[in-house]
Amino acid sequence: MSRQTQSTGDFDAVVVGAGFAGLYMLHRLRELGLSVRVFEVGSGIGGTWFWNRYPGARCDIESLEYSYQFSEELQQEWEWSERYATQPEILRYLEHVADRFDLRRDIELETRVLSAHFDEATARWAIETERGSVSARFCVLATGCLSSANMPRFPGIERFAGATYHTGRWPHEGVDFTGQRVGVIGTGSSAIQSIPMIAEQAAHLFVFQRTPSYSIPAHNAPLDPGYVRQIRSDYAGFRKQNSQRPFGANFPVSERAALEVDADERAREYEARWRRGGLGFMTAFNDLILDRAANDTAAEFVRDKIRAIVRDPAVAETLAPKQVLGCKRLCVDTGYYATFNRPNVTLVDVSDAPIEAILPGGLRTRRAAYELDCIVFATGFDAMTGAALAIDIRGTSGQALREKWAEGPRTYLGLGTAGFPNLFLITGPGSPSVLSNMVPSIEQHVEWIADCIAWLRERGLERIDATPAAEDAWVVHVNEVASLTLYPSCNSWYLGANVPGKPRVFMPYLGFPPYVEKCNEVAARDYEGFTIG
Ligand code: N01
Repeated sequence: MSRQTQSTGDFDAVVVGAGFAGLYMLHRLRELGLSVRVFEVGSGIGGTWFWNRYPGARCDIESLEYSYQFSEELQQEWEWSERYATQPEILRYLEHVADRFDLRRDIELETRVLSAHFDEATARWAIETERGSVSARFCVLATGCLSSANMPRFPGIERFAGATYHTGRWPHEGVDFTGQRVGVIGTGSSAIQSIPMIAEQAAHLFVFQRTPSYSIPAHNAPLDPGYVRQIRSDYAGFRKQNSQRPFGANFPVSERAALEVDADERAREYEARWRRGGLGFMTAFNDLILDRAANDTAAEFVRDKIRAIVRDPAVAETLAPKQVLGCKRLCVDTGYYATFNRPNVTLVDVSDAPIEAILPGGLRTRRAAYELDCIVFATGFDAMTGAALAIDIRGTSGQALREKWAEGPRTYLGLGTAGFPNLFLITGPGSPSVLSNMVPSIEQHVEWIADCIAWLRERGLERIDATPAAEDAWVVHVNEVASLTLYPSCNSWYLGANVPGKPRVFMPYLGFPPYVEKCNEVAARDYEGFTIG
């Protein structure tokens, strides 16, 4: 659909965002016979995979799992080239999906949704975009968990003479760092993937690290055709098995607790997981995120690996994280720690000497000044709530979602929020989302929402809203589950701790299988916990 289009019309549903979630939501709702319009800010589809084009960007969930399963033909046909797909390959896949299911004709690109207001008289949403106004019975936020870029407000940034980049808003034409003095701020997943690549080009790379991350080697490689054939021979079985695992991904969880076995056995298990590579390291034992002493054994194993890889002991110690392993999201890398052995890479610890100002020719920390030609902000996202709250959303009695969530997001099942009828969130706060394999989580939400809308339409019903009581109980439950784990023990974006002033609330729900069971139960009981009219 061309960018000149004016947004007009009355639709059964409006979907905000054309990433994995928005594309599949459109497909399902159209299958139900609904009129649907998708609005997308980007000049192309793909969401996360449209924006995050930084060097080295790839998914750290394996390709055979980080893909749709709703179409057996699609999953049989599509050829992934590597164990972990690159950003361009994932974007190509989504482009293929959009074409294969003829989705583009209902997607309006380069169109930001500014507001969505619920009209009680008609039980419809009035939606204002940059290109006009539409109305819809249902409004679905497919806005993504990690899409609203977090840019720290360093004084002086407007006077910086060189170029600045955010990993989540990378220029489409790419960036040539040859001969440049580059500063990377941040050491989360995006930084850990891009730093080894930038270091190969830059004259000198300064990495400004506030908190070190634990990273496990990816051991990425071309996919073995025999393995692909084996998965494809029973793709549904593979998906089903993964859906029964805690993260909804193929990370086999050990039946043993870490301290149940002796130190040699623990070391053998960690070594095996390190050699296999990837996020499955976290499930080497079944209590790593539950018991601090157990977690210490895994953390120390990784710290020892860092000490073995990084030649300068002082640099190795600065790179060695002290927090609970997995408390901030575990990273997966290709050559990250070894990059600090390069003569053109300097690690700058800003944990006790923060960045104070950006200067015209570089930046200054409390301890020293650094001359830089360009700065890469690998500073993450206003996670889970940022993109939804960027829209002025108002529910019954004109209540603003921003006000309702001022002390932290409140949802029922991460799917709806009381007082905002006919508004659905895909992988919203209070759902497993970022603590699960996102694509199956998205599919589960899309299917639940589509089934719910079909159920309402079959009965001639026009309105569904979570009850405050069901929502309160769910918020308490999400917090109770989190409090049984070590997740709340460190500053992470799961808690909103990376954005100054954001309320400190643990947002994702831990446990994909029980969550799916709960959603199914709610639906089977005629949408228990929702008011329907
Ligand atoms: O962002 P992050 P990300 N001064 O928030 C630092 C997914 N993802 O884009 O930890 C100095 O993790 C901040 O420091 P600290 C994945 O879920 C997946 O890397 O707050 N530093 C941190 O080091 C991931 O978790 C993939 O102390 C500042 C960094 O910036 C999520 O996206 C790839 C600062 C931000 O790290 C986000 O990852 C990429 C300041 N003022 C991303 N402000 C894969 O699938 C922030 N920082 C592989």
